[in-house]
Amino acid sequence: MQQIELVPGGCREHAARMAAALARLDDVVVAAHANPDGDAVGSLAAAGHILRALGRRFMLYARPGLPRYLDFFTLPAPLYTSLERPPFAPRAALLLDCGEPERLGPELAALLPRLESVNIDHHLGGKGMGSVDNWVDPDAAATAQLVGYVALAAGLPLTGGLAQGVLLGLVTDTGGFAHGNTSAAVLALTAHLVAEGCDLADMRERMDNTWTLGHLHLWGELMGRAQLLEGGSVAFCPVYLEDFRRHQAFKEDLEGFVEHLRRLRGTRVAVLLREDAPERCKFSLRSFGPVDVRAVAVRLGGGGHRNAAGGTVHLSLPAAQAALLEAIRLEERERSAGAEEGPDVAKNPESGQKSCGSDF
Ligand SMILES: [Mn+2]
Repeated sequence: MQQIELVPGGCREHAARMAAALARLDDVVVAAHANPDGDAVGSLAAAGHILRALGRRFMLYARPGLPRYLDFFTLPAPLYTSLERPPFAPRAALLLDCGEPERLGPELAALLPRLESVNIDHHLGGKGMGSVDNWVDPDAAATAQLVGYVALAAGLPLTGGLAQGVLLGLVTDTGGFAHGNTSAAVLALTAHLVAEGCDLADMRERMDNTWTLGHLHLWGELMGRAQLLEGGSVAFCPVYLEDFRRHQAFKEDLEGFVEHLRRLRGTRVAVLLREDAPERCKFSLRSFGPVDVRAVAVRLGGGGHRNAAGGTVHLSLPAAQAALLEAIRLEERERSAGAEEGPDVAKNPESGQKSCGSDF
């Protein structure tokens, strides 16, 4: 297959435009959202390889660094977690898998107005914060998928570290090719990566089998604590600050836990609520099909995708729980009212299953 044929028709023009835009940037900070997930890290890596192939000077930036389960992953350049001593004075930024400057962290958000920037992202509601150009495609399963298309449009072969970056993003943001965003285009791109030498099983082995005993014990305790609320339609689990200390576990050890809450039969919305400070909680929401948890998250100042969303609220854990349940009730009420009135996304389960990331 001609490589460019891997890029869906609707993406070709964008990919070519992005490839041209990247070739014009130099002294580039390549950045992804803070607390980067697999797609953020994979996109960062793949983009670094593209810029190197284009002969551009770049640095990689993400706060506060790689999560431990991605320790194994080789980046094309050192990862900076601060902009205090950059290897060069940045003149441009390539912003990946991130829809708002705030999610880049305050340091880069403050610098951004002085940089030429390009934004490649797949978050719904992303405004496109690039000053030079933007490609925001909420139908893409992963930002790394789009970065892969940019590489192909630039005439670069998807091999080596570039291919590994694209694969990492695809594997993580599709939940191992299980979420509704696992399109034919995703599978075609993945088949190409595997044909070019990527080892899917090896990547899963290195990423998945990295737990500490504390991580396992934390999950055991949380599994025992999970509840069904709202007549069984909401699966809920709170996580307290002291849980991490007691089990010598880390916040990132919660990655994937909310997916297990969604496994409960009859659940429409899964809610993981993590206490980060006495008056600050992070929430992660999951749903399936037409149930729009992004709309719930937006009510509380968060965001994300239709089936995977989240945010932070400045409330105590019990108050945050009450606010979340109220937002879910309001959203369900509005959705059922909307469904009676006329066609909307609730009647089109296909559109409801498009996007599902893991960074919420
Ligand atoms: Mn993503």
